[in-house]
Amino acid sequence: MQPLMITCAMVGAEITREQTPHLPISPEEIAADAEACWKAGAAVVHIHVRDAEGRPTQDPEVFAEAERQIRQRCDVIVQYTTGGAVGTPVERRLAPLLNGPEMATLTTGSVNFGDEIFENPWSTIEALARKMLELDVRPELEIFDFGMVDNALRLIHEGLLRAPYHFDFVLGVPGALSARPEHLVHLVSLLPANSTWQVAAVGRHQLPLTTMAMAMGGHIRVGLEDNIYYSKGVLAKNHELVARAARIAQELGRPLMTPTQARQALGMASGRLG
Ligand code: KMH
Ligand code: ZN
Repeated sequence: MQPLMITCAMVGAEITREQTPHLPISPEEIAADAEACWKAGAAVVHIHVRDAEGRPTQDPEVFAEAERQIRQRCDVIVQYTTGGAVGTPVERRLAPLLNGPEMATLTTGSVNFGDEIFENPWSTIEALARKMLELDVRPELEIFDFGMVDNALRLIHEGLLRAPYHFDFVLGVPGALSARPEHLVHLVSLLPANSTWQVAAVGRHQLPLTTMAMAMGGHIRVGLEDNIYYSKGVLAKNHELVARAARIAQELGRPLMTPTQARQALGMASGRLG
């Protein structure tokens, strides 16, 4: 079986400390948690950062500080969000890319997000894709619904993405595509050649859908951004969610990718570190 890449989405923009005491907020906390996730088997950490009050921010300096501290501890791939929080203007979403992260997210369409709208008109998608191409930042294509695959194909057609392409299917967001197994099978069938894919599913869907992805040969994302519970009523720590996924992977015969192997699979230039 092909090696498994585990990403941990540790922070997000929506979860608060009131909901879970295990949410890392400061750069120090994010770095310590990233190391714990890496030790548990994560090859990638997807990060959002927060200001001193715990509110989501796209301040490049806070990203830089979190990344610097992660780098001191381990070689995990640090993937920045460009989604930010619902309503963050595109200039703010773009700003941290100027730090030159190895990898960042790129959502390829608008979607309902509960009672809000995560807005990604074509001009936003294009601006983010162009900046990532220019700065050699590897995009992870965030797919919340079927039409977003079509927009990713348009980016490829317009020469705004470089192969291999990496897709993240985010299933079960209220207002977006539900976390049904048949949706995952159909999404995978739409992908162009030279693609890798992973599943991130929200809340109670995280465990079954990521297990399904592992059995299908795909990759996975776990973490508090998508799901704060280990089991019904029991709050999770990020590294516990990674460790559980690693145990399931072992039972399924899937060795874990190291960050170095993940860089290779994602088509990243090696030696960008430091
Ligand atoms: N917070 C969501 C509105 C991403 O990180 O790229 C968007 C999001 C996606 O979390
Ligand atoms: Zn995110």
